[in-house]
Amino acid sequence: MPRIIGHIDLDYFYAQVEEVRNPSLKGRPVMVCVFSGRTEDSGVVSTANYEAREFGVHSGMPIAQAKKRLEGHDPEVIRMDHEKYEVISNRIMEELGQMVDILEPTGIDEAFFDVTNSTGGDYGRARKLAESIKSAVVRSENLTCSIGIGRSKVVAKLGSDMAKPGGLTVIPSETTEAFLAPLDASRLYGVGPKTTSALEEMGIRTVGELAKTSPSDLERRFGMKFGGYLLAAATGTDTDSVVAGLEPAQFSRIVTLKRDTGDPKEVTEQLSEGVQSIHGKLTSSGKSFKTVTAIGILTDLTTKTKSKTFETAVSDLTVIGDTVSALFDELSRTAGKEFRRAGVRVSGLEDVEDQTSLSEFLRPVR
Ligand code: TTP
Ligand code: CA
Repeated sequence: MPRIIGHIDLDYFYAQVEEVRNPSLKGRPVMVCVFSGRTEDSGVVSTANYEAREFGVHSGMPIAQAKKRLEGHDPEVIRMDHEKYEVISNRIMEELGQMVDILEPTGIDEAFFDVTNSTGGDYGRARKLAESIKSAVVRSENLTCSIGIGRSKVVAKLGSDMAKPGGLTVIPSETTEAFLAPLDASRLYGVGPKTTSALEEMGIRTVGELAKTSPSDLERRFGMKFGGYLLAAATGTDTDSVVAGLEPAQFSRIVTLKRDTGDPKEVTEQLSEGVQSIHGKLTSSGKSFKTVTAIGILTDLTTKTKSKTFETAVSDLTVIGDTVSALFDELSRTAGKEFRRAGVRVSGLEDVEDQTSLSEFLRPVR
């Protein structure tokens, strides 16, 4: 079956996270910066929102220069908080991992995914799936992203680049050549300024021109490996597969509650399917766990968690269910706000083989 591969990229990630946390920033130029601390303004811009980009502000620009460009436009300068972005990134990747066949995160705000099996190789279904991924990211984190879908990683990545911000580009296999041909070769993944000028010297400007170049000419100029890659990229025939991220150190499920609530019973009821599915994952992967965590995302989008760790690894469904319920009782007493979303995580995974099930463990010794 021909492959269907996607690439997802969160829009102006750090700056968008800041906008979500502080809606009064919407519509104003925002830049997230790393301060080096030498003088008040020494450091560089990590990323900027689109309002700031309109004034020419971009990643890597010195803060002082960026401030000058935004003078008189009411800019907001924010210190980068990597940990905050990482927590959000992890939650998104985890949710994505449950929606696609294989997820390969390639950065804090981007990932490749393979949906060949779940779509049966059908681009219409892949489009629907991409749309539901986009809505899921909005629903859970209030963030927009851009997605590209195509028959290879290079094609998918081009699609997400073109869709920025907030869009979706689906490039069905049969229109791939036509889609690629007019693009500048410099847009291909892995083609930087040096390669671009080398290609120009050979009279190659577009992807279409590159695709028609003889393999031996490219290999002579760029070597076997990179020459071969360039040709494959230009024809959308790059074969690199999507490789799952590291083996999970945990399983989790997060749901959006039917309504905001402070009632722990209501929360655990709506999580019962999630608990069952985690138990299913444990069983199918032959794992048991030591720690259960209840995750509550409150109405102001802050996250509160509470965990319990067992001395011996366990895998029973009832243990997860009972523990989650007890943890949410505690969380609801201290949260101070209602829950908007709720989740369960089991971690401290161990192989099940030489481990006693809790029911066995608790069985009275005669
Ligand atoms: P990118 O995906 O390159 O950029 P972006 O998400 O800000 O914008 P776009 O809408 O065009 O995708 O990078 C992801 C994050 O990585 C970005 O939000 C901040 C960080 N970053 C830096 O800290 N320094 C940099 O030079 C770049 C390019 C990114
Ligand atoms: Ca991005």
